[in-house]
Amino acid sequence: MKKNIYGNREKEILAFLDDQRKKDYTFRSGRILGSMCTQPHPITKKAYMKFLETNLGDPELFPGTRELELKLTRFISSLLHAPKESDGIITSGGTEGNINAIWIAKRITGKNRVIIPETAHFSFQKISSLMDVKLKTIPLDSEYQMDIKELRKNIDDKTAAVVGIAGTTELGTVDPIPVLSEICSEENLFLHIDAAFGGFVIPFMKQIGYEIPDFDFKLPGVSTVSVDSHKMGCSAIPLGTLIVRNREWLNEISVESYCVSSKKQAGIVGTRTGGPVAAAYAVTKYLGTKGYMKMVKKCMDNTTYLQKKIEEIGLKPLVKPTLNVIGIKLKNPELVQRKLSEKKWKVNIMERISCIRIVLMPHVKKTMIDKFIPDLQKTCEEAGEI
Ligand code: 0PR
Repeated sequence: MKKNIYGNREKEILAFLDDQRKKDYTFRSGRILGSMCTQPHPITKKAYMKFLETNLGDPELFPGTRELELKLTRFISSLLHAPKESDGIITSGGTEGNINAIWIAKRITGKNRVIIPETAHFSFQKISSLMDVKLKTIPLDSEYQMDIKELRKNIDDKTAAVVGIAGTTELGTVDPIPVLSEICSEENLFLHIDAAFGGFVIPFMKQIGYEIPDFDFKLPGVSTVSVDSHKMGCSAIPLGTLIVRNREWLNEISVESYCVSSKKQAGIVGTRTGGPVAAAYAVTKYLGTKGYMKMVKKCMDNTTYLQKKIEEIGLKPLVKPTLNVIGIKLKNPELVQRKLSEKKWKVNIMERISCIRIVLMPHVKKTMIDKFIPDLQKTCEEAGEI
């Protein structure tokens, strides 16, 4: 190995990085139970590394990478039953997907009021602050879905968009999107679906045979759908895709990009890596529909299993899980989370609904659930929850 005469030796730097990494939790350990991300599929690492120097902000230099981006967008479009006139834009994830969608809605309607359900992700607060958007928050019905009556009452002539969630952050619930689609078609309103989590779950659940309503472009009122490969797509961070029903809409969020090879550049970011695009493309090709179906089936089976186990120890999910997310209702979720963390189990607190959240991602195996349950039981007994 060539000696470095300037800074530290490579060996020392890498050893330091290894030490830092040892402080982190890993998905492989099976102890991360509340995350919506997972251990990226092994092929993603190989794919990502090949594209480390690529920059999709200057596509003429990297036409091969650009082709991969188009292929990935095409895969996501067909997953979501997008029409011929549709197009897509790669994003860094659900936050950027939501930002781009609302940016489009604002531009094409010239309005700035956005209707969201109470369960909407906090990225909408960022949107409100960044983009001078006024949020109107709609309460939930008894199923923890957006209350349709309340929605109807709150639509007015300043409304730029309605947002429905397919796989909410807190509970994995899905809003009544077929009804939202009907209302938005009737009222000629822009409808954005945040499927950051559910976009890689619901299509495969349907194919396995779960009865779950449509949430995508099959519904004529749906304008945009955002989906994350770095959540249930099992790819490396950062990778999301926003699909728009009408490709012209991307012009609304494009500017002339005179100093790079493309004439126009859409979206927020400029220089951006092709690594995660190659990774996400590789994993979709490797797993294919059948692979994702198998993975989703396991996650759903584990969800049912965990639900049964928590009920056996006297705890309750706040709602019957729709997707592979369980919110466990507690009096003091913070205390339980702290005590579980002392036992090296990582769950997330959903403060608003007084729950701890467990997401049955592909790295959460049944053997780990069996190890977790006795610790959860003991913790909840100590905390006076059961
Ligand atoms: N939309 C929904 C429905 C989401 O659940 C999330 C993130 C986003 C948008 C934003 O996505 P990005 O974070 O990719 O921009 N939901 C998770 C959450 O906040 C993200 C997460 C992921 C949290 C991994 C923890 C974790 O370890 O809970």
